[in-house]
Amino acid sequence: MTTPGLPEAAARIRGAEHIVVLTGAGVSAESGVPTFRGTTGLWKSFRPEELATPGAFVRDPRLVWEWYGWRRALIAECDPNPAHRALAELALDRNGRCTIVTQNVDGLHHAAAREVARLREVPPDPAYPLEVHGAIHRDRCSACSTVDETPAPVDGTSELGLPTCPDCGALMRPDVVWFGEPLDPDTLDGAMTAARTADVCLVVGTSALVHPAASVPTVTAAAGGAVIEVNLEPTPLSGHADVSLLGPAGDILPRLLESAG
Ligand code: BV8
Ligand code: ZN
Repeated sequence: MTTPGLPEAAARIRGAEHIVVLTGAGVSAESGVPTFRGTTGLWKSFRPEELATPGAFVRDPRLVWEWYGWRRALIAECDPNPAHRALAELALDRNGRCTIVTQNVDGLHHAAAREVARLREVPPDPAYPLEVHGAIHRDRCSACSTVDETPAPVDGTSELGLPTCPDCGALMRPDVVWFGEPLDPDTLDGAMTAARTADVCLVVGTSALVHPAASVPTVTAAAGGAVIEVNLEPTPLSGHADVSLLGPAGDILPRLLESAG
């Protein structure tokens, strides 16, 4: 099956000195992780903007933890799909000349990087993404700087079961960036530096609505780079893309990166 635009996109990737990749929930859809704005929706008809906020956590920490506990359990059953693996292959092939920036908090790019690197018997680091919105499987304290990399499952059914900080006693929270919260400055700086340096920005599975992450492709374009979009449907970015490839990332990315060589 041919995808219009794929040969042109492959040629641009083949000729690129530096590539920045921006992924969103669409790259994990075929792994079974619900997207934010898709028809599957996320949970009990709550909108992410309602629950993924500091205000929601102050008002009802139990409900927010119930939501994150449900998402963590669901994501724990999900595996990387061919799109994650194709991007890990690209990043390992280019060994530092391809930066993956992800809005996702599901950790599936890390899992794909480890899988592909193990097969190649190389370190996975060049394929590890910049997680601009944090990581759902990690906890951090809502008051001090304590982080828990391997938190126990959270019982979100009662306020008493919520995790508290071993150092200061305040409530722990998922180590993700909520709406209205600033992104980690170093991670964001890394993403924007990669965007400015890239000849090509490959945008995969994002509705391009959430800022500042959604501005990565416009930063590449403003610096003279090309934008290639992979999505099931047109997005607000499509009009600014040099090439728009329509279809599932798990099908398109392996073919695109195979053709790019
Ligand atoms: C900030 C972590 C400033 C949490 C997330 C008004 C009021 C308040 C704020 C704002 C406002 N207007 C603008 C803002 C800023 C706000 C924002 O952009 N809001 C949007 C909604 C308008 N941004 C922020 O608040 C950011 N912070 O600005 O701080 C500041 C500075 C200094 C000091 C104080 C404050 C923080 C934003 C981070 C929010 N956290 N996630 C969690 O996960 O629980 S965002 C959340 O949305 C996810 O990270 C997700 O990745 C992200 C973007 O969504 P997408 O990834 O694009 O997913 P979506 O479902 O939308 O789309 C999926 C796409 O995939 C679709 O296009 C679909 O067609 C496609 N697809 C589906 N299947 C496939 C596919 N494509 C290919 N193949 C498939 N198989
Ligand atoms: Zn603390």
